[in-house]
Amino acid sequence: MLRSTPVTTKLPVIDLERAAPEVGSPADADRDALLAGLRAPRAWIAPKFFYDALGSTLFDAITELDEYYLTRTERAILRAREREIAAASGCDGGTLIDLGAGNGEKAASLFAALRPREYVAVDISVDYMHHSLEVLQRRFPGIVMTDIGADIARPLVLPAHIGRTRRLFFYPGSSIGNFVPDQAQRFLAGLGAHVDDTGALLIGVDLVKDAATLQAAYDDPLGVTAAFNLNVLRRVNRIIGSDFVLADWRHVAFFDAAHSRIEMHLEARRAVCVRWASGERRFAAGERIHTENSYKYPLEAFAALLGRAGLEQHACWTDERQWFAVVLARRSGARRRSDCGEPTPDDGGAADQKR
Ligand code: AVJ
Repeated sequence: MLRSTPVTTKLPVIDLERAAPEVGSPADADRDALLAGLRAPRAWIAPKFFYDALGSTLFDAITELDEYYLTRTERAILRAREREIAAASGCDGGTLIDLGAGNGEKAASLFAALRPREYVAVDISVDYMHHSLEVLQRRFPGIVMTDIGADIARPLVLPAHIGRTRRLFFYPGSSIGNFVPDQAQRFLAGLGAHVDDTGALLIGVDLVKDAATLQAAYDDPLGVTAAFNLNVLRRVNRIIGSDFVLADWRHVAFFDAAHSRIEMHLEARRAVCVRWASGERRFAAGERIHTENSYKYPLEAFAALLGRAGLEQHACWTDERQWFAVVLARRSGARRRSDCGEPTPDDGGAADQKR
């Protein structure tokens, strides 16, 4: 970790904190999880396996799609509201903790407004993040930077040197939607345990809207999301040594209104048998592997979820179509609650194109 490095020095060295070793290596845990999912009557693969180097690149491509409104709508809200967000968070000069940081650019776009003393990036793609952070550290030499290689779905362990007051957890992109609501509640409660009354959470949430819009965002005509989904089979082949043939599988995505979630699956185009060292699995034609849930919340339902996690909505900003929300939460009773602010004057797409 480097404090206040002059820009003229050589590349700063950032502390890379890897997750504390668990019983059995993380690689074993990944293999076990994949095998359990493939053996289950309804086969599944956890969405965290999407993000190898190609998967991360394909996700970046998804965010450029006309149909995928989430990223640009959130970006427009953050840009338009950064001052209000900074003021409402009260975390000026504090510690910004970025969950699923990736290259850190989203958080960096808020540095000028939030003015953190310290920036902590947490991501499962350790090497990609670490490299990006070295670049970021040079651009912002006055901010103390630490990166932590960890799966954010696991209980977070922060190093002892991380500041304890005015912590702002940043969880953008509606990644909270990957959790089923019970898991989301536990996850949020876990974050709540890491903040005191001076801290806050800033969370991006995709909102419920018409099914056609939702579906198009996850089944684009260019086939980028299909490639993103299918790519997970290459990753699985590498991790467990299986022999999935990508051409045997089809991308399926639909909105399940009863659960208020997009489901993504891979569907067998024909009867196939997939083999790996310790076993095999037969799939009938049309049988599916569930690869992702992406929950869409009505605003009130998300506020209620925060409440069940011992948090409360302090402020909330949306676009004018109310497609996406950026929610600021605190521990219950920490400060006075406020309702949702005025919508952002521009919708995401329009606001984005002006820049
Ligand atoms: C990164 C989890 C927010 O659910 O919209 C995009 C992942 N999957 N297209 C989402 C995703 C298919 C994305 N999150």
